[in-house]
Amino acid sequence: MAALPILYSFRRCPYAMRARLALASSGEQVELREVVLRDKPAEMLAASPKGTVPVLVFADGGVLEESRDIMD
Ligand SMILES: N[C@@H](CCC(=O)N[C@@H](CS)C(=O)NCC(=O)O)C(=O)O
Repeated sequence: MAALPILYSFRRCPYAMRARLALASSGEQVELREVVLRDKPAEMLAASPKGTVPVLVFADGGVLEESRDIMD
């Protein structure tokens, strides 16, 4: 089975909320990883050095790091 895209998210972030809602309504499956903003995981920062959530990381290494792009 192919690895799911990973969504780095923060529960109360409005940008992450709109990304999660768009993904849920599209039926796209992702692995959700909640982060603590003051202690971001190194693998998230390696994929997206700007350090904001949401970030969507695909199995092929592709990265979307703007909530608008994830929605689109
Ligand atoms: N333009 C970005 C904005 C994302 C953003 O600012 N997220 C905030 C949380 S709501 C963040 O990650 N801030 C980094 C931090 O607090 O360290 C988007 O739409 O995805």
